[in-house]
Parts: sequence; structure tokens; C-alpha cells
Amino acid sequence: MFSSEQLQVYFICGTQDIPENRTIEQVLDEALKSGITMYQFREKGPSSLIGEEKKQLAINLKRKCERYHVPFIVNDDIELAKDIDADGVHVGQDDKEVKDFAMQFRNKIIGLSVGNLDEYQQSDLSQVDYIGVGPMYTTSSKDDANAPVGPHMITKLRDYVGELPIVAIGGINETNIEPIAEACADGVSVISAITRSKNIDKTVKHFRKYFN
Ligand code: TZP
Ligand code: MG
Repeated sequence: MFSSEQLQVYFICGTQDIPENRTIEQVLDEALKSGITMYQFREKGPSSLIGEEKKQLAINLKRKCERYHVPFIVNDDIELAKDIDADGVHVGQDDKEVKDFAMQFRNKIIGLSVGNLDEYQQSDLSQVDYIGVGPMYTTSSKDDANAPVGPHMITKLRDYVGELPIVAIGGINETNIEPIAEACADGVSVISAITRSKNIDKTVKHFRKYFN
């Protein structure tokens, strides 16, 4: 069962996000041990794994998450999510429409990216468990990222979505998280703040403090 508290420190990564001296398994192990509350497998870009290799990695990472009772979410790849019985999927505005796969994800978590009011108005949120709002700040982890919308977008969208959980995304780090917590996001989702952290335990615990 999904609860908004699972969004508090929502770690996202794929092999393309991991620095050269580390592996994705090491980074996820450390992040789980440190207290991340949700994980999204986002394998994307020219160097990313595909096919059977991607699937085997997903199975391996899902197993790690299970040990910590942390939901394992798949980005975009509905077929993979079904195939490995992931805890949920996250899609963007340009991906498959939620209404086209929601039936196959009953009792699973469905997340949708909503960057601004226009996107909100074009989105059917009836089957969505949470929305990802951003980019909050400039990010170098997503090639086609839109211009930053800032924490104010959380406040703005909150008026429209009511109680629907909101997780902020994009360029969030230890020094700029405060306005996001103040805007009453339910949590933060981050890639580089964790994959590139010199001390993942410290970073995760720092983030968690804002949502307790
Ligand atoms: N969607 C909007 S911004 C972003 C995604 C996947 C990248 C977030 O990465 P980082 O390193 O936390 O800015
Ligand atoms: Mg997508």
C-alpha cells in the first residue's frame, strides 16, 4: 500500500548516473542502508542497458529494495515493470498515457511528472498516486529537462491537486532543499545529490530531517 511518506527521500538512478569508480549496486546498497524511502530504476541514454541485461539488473536491484521494504519503481518501461512485478511505474508527459496501463497496475504505485499548470490541466490524475514536480532547479542529470520552475510551482499545484502527494525533482541538493520543504512537498527525488555524494549516509539523513 502506498503512503505519501514513501516519497520523503526518493532516489532515482540508472547505470548512466553512476560515477566511474562505483557500481549501481554499491550506490543503491548504501542509499538503502542510509534510509531512502523509495527507489526508481531509470535506465536511460546512450550508455544505458537494454533487453535482458536491463531486466537482470532490474531484478537484482528490486531484490535489494525488498530487503529494506523500499518500493521499487520503474521509469517509463511498462513492460519491464509488469514482467518483474515492480511495485510501480513512473511516467512523464510524453510516455504512455496512464489510462492505457492503469488497469494492469491495480494495487501498484503510479507516478506522473507534472511540470506546470498546463501539464496539470492536460493530465488525468484519477489513477495517479503521486506527481513529480520540477525541475525545481537547474539539473545536469536530464538532457531534455525543461527550464526550472522553482519551489513556487509546488505551492501553485498544491491548490489544484489537493491532498495528492507531491514529490519535488530536479537539481535538489543539501543546500537548496529548504524552500522545497517549506513549500510542503511530501518529499524530494534526487539523482546526483546521492550518486555523487561523498557521504551518502550523511546526505540521505540530511534530506530525511526535513520531512519528519
Ligand atoms: N526529471 C526532471 S529533473 C530530473 C528528472 C529525471 C533529473 C534529476 O536529477 P538531479 O541530479 O537530482 O538533478
Ligand atoms: Mg519518461
